[in-house]
Amino acid sequence: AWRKHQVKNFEDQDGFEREVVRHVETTLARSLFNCDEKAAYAATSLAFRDRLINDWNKTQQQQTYRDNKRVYYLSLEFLMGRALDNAMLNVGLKDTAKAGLADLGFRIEDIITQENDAALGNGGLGRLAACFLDSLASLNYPAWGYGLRYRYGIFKQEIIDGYQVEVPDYWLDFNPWEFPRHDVTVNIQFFGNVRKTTNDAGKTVAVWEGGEIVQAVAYDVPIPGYDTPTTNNLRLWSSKASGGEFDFQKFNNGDYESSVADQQRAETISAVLYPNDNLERGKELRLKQQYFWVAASLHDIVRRFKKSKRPWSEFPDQVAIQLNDTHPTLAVVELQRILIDIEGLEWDVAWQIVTSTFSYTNHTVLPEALEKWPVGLIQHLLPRHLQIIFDINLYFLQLVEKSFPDDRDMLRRVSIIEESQPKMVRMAYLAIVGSHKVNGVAELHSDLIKTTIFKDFVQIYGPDKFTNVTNGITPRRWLHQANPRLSELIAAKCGGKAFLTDLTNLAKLEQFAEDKEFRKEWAEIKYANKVRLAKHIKTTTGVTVNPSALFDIQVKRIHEYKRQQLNIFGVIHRYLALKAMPLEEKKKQLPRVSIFGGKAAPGYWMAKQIIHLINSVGSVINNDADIGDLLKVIFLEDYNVSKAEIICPASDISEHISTAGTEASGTSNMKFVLNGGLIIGTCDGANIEITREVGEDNIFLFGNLSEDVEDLRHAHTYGSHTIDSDLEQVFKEIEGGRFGTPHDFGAMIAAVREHGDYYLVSDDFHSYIETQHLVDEAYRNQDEWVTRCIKAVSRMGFFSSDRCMHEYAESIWNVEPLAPAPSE
Ligand code: 26W
Repeated sequence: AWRKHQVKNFEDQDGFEREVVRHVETTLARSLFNCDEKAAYAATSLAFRDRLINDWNKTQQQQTYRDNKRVYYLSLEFLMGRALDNAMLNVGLKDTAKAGLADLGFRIEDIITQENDAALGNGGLGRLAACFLDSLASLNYPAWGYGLRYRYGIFKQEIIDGYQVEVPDYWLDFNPWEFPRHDVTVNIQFFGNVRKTTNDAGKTVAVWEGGEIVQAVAYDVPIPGYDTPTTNNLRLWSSKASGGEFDFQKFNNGDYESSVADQQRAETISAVLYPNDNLERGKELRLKQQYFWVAASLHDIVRRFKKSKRPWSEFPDQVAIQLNDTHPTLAVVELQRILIDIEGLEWDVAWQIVTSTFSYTNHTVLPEALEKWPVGLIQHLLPRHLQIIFDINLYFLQLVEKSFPDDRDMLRRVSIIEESQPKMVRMAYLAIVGSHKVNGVAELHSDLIKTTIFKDFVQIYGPDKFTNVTNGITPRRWLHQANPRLSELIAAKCGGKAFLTDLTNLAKLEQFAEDKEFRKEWAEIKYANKVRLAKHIKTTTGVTVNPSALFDIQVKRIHEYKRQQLNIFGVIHRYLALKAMPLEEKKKQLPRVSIFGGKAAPGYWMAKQIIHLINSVGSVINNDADIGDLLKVIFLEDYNVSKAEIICPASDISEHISTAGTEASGTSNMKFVLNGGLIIGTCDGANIEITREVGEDNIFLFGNLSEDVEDLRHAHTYGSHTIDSDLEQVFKEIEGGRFGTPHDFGAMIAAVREHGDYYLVSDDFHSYIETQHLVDEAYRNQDEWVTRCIKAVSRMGFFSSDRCMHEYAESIWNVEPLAPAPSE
């Protein structure tokens, strides 16, 4: 029999309070009389952390003892959000803590919100990694995450005079969820040169020597499973100078300053998360980050494997390594280097091990996001790795040449080395060649990579190397934690909390979709969630919004391909229509609140212009007395995981309106539907599968299809390009200065009118506006609307990240769950 999380430190309210008081008085050295909310947060977290430690140790011991195959998830981003609420719910003691905190004079919500978000990611890719960790632990898979311990996470966004301003996110001032492992360190080498020499056996071997050493120090974060004692590990590496605190040689020589400078230079490696999303910039420090993290992680994995004294041939039976996008691709090269240069294996034997170990997930088809590194930069930073990359490429091209002897251009196209000026290493190609499986993240996306960017590789390796695993989200955080009342209502109708561990149980809801009483309770919860968001809007923006209005939400990174500009042009169109209406007709209109949120990469000028336009439009419309509650436009500052937990439960409609073929999957689409909101979206990414599951009646699709995008773009460039007349009207108003200095928005308009409208804003505008009218009409019939929402939720079982992890485990990793040790 499996135990629940082990009860050692406390098991009831009294025990919890005792632990909190003990931490306040001893760990924090404060008296209960000056225990503020920050201190109460600290003490509560420490109490729960202590509780997790037993399970964590047990899990690790059990995994070591059983020595089954493990999964290592390498991701440069883990967008974890807050840990305390999640820990309380997964351990199953939130109610106990709530009562205990109340007894000590605190409201649990005030304590939970003291925590800084762990925002070690940009967006979709990083949050997916966090959902996967939650699912892996909850399903008892032996799995570790490996990442970087950034001192600064994604920047905080402030909106000043309608413009985005970036503020550093110093989140580590107090972090009870990490355990520094000063004894777990790895020395990482950079620069230097390679010498060929002959070893005792007369074999030529490469020796990488010289250069500089930076030390990687492990910080471990416990990942508690839901309703199981399994507690996995997330290991984040922090960089420091290898000489320890100071280089004492220099110090003693009186060179104090340069000793400190060395220290700081080393620490720079893990200092800051790169804030680009879907844009590759080729910065040397980023490559250093990648190698630092990959080398430390592989060293750790190899060290663990070697303890088992198994032959190298068994490495792929013990280890599966998932590359989260191409960011960790150097791991392929590093493992090959370890095996041939350090362990002395033959190239072919080593390469067989490498390719059986790795698999690669692609998350984007945008050409500007595909990683390429200049050959010269790799040569300088990692001279031995460049040689190995050339050899990998040589053997690969020989194989291609054998199968396609007449196709010279094929060799040029698939070469890992792009013969450009300067020469570049194509990381995606290296990842494919070094892996046994490559997957996309939604059906359309997985088809697209096979027919476009990786087409030649399907020819070379056959179609079976390529597969699809449609993304998912953890229902623990994104339903149970974010929307406790809805979770409770579902539990009451679906046979208890089973849906939280098997989301297909939601199907049982469907029978209540027309139930009057149930609909009423459902609608009340949605309303309460909108009230909660309305309060947040009031305190953060000062704008009063009516919770009875239709809440239309688009929150995600700001990017032209995600088309926030289409949304805001649509809002302007609505505003102009309202302004032109006679009073009688205006009175009949449905009030709507258009809510935006999301960060722009600091160097992405056009994305920043979009933010500025949204804010400018908001300040005009929100202050227009003719309009009142009929239309409000809100930009929510600093969208992040903890804000998403308030936002996702509060939508009536959310927007997922990328140009068809550009959004690999999307995951917030799933979060919004799971919380009882409908979607307006394009036929893109996971929207397509969401439609298949929930049914066409329960989603609002519009716009051109991905197979037509290329022709439309061609026509824009070579044919005559006429802009939609309603959109022209919108442009004219912007240019007339209705929303502030028109000059500011000239480039956004020119992108559509003059520069080929690459993202098809004009092509999709009419269809978008019409579909928004359909939304209005549908919303008027509240009973039917709520029925649609209930049906949609009941059909969302497929989109659990638990299902994803089972699919990866079976079709890519070949790993099995490990039952936790029986309780004593
Ligand atoms: C090198 C710069 C860079 C940084 C991040 C390039 C690419 C990325 C990520 C791959 C971008 C990203 O987050 N992609 C998103 O991944 C999600 C999880 O699979 C998908 O749901 C989103 O559609 C996809 O945009």
